Amino acid sequence: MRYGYFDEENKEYVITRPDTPAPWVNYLGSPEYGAIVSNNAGGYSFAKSGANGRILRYVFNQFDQPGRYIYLRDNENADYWSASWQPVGKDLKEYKCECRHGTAYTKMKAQYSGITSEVRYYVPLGRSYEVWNLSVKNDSDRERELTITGYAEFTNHSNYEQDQVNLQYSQFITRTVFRGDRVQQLIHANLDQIEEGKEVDHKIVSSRFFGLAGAEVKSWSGEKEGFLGRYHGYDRPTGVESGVLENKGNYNGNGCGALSTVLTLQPGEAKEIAFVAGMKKDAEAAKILADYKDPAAVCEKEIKELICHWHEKISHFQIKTPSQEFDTMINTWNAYNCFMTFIWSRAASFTYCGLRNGYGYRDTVQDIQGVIHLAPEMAKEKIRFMLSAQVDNGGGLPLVKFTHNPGHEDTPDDVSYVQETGHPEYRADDALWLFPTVYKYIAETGDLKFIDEVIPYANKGTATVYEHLKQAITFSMNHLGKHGMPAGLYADWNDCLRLGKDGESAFVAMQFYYAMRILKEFAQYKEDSVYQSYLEEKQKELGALIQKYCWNEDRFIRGYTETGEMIGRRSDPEANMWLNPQSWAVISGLASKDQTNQILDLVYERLNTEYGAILMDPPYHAHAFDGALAVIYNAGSKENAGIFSQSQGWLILAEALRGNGEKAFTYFMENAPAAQNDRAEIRKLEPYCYGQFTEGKASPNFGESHVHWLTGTASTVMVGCVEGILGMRPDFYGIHVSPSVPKSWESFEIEKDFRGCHLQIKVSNPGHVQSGCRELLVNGKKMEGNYIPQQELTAQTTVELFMS
Ligand code: IFM
Repeated sequence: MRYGYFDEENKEYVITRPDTPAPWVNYLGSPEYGAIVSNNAGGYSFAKSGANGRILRYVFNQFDQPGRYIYLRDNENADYWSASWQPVGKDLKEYKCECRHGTAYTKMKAQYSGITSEVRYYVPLGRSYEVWNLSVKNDSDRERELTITGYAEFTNHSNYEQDQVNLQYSQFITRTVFRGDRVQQLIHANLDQIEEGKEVDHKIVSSRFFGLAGAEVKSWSGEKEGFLGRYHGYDRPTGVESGVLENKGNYNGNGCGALSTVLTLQPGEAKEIAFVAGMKKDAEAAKILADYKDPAAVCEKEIKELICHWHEKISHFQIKTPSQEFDTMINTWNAYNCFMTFIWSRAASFTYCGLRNGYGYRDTVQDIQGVIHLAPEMAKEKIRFMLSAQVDNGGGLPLVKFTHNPGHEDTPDDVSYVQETGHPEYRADDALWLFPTVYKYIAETGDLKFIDEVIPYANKGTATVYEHLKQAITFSMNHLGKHGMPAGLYADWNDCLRLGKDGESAFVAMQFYYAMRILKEFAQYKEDSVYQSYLEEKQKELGALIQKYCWNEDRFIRGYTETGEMIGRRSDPEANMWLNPQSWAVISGLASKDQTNQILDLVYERLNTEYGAILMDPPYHAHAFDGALAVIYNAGSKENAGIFSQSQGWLILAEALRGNGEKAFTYFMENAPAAQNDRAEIRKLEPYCYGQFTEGKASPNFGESHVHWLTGTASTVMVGCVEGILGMRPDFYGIHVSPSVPKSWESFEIEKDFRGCHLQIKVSNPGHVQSGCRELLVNGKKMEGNYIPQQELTAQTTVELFMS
């Protein structure tokens, strides 16, 4: 079943059926002012912090309520509806609507009873408040009088937990007052007499507002109960039913902002107003509202600015292939998803409630990879930041606080860090993600100078980027298990695998092998031949150990437990086949050609499903070892044999590296949101963004996906597609063009900005092969193999690749 379609031209997803199987949401704003809105206007907002700056309330895991509601009431017959289908929920036979999620704005159009409304929700670029811009048009042939009411439900405390659970406190600190064009909410209002800069028990007055511009407020309410009425829901607030709000603020209880205005519209006439909300003091709120006196002019301009901003960002890599699903994901939605993940980490979604107070090391270093080809400068900033969160022993801080202060942080070796973050130990893999990420940034930009940039460590001291990477190698060298392979420590990529100091992770061993391969290139550039030889030797030793201890008949195992037991053996009753060690054996360059063919074929046979390959099989149930924490999850879910979508990205890359374009693309399609648009009722999540996992075949809900938007899947699949399927593989001195595509693709095009030049790449595949290069021409000149050295690039570079 489909609920909407992709509008390629406007880069919007258009929801035409509002009764979606889950709230389908969009991100508005920036870390200064974050706002999330669903297709039925549900959602919340916060200033700076989802945990401590909460402004609009949302009840998670419920009915997608409350939200940014605008009610329209026909004063002739007292009938009313909402500008979004919910909360009033009129009969869809009479109520026609469409929601367009775009890049950082959402529009909702509704037609009911001869009235067309369109509300546009957005956070203006660089501003820290939100705008709900409403236009209303009279499509009937008689004059109409409408009462329009905007409703914003404030939290009673900026701290999410205090608002939700500490009601004996948070209900008695809030007051709302009316200021002519707005409701102003004061938290800790009674502290208004204390001196500026002083606090009482760490508390000060703070202020939010919900205002109206472009029309006069006729009545208002500042208390939720007064607006809704006892035993009334958001679908039939008393204030809307009656047509007049109570003109009363709240003192204790639950605050809100509700504002009504009356619009009289002649046949064919349209009017525009704007509701504005934010965390601002009185005077600033008044000033902001004054700026929106003429909403029609201001809002249009601001939305255009947002569109330009985001469309420019994603314009740096655009493709035209025979697959519409692939194009829409790579050109728009996966790209936008990568930016949102890059910006929001795992902080705030409809699954993450906003309480996370920091960045996960591996998550963030992985997220960076998804935007390198689009915004390398943004990536560089974050890489610096993440290197500054590496401890001087080479390990990554498992959690990098949002207040991170490089050079002054405590570490998992300090009780204080453990107490504050709840992260008791280092993870085996965190710092190893730096290798592909730093490499990709330098290769994309040719910014070789970055290798020598000095960056602080998290706790003390400084080092160049090169030394930071060497120190990450030292960390793994200092944490080896019984066979001499990297120990699993508190976790590796898989949060549910606790292999400890003595157990070993095959996945990390492969990452380590790959890291050494990458660092050899840095050492060569630095002419650090002693270190290069050291890496050469150590990598060879590690490769031999992995082959000796981790190869089991026809597959790579997952590792060893603390007691030396193998995990992932062919004969094991559960979890005898794991996905990641197979794909990573290929990505790392460790697997021989024969092994590559054998393990990838086995993955397809044993793990693949119509929604992607499952993480391992069979799920843990009765035979989990002590560190196999995945057993806590229902079979077929999350790490317990779910289809972990991030791993699908590595599988796409591995298949592309072996030159099997058919398989690489098959794996892309199986889990691609856009490819499931026509059966969205099964996937349930938005068809335009990735989720963390899809329930595997061991689940009765096979195919249902979860944990939308903020997931490492976004960047990993992006890399799998750009580097793998499309074959864009830059190195320090140029770029390899090495696509792996389905045989049926006769030709395709890529437009890529690269090192200040614009590459127009045309790939022809008349012989219908899956990979390989017969000839590569750059500005008409034949290259050697499939490589374009930097010096061949011109401002407008034409690239023609003939695959066969
Ligand atoms: O790798 C982790 C990630 O850091 C958080 N979500 C789950 C992944 C797999 O366990």
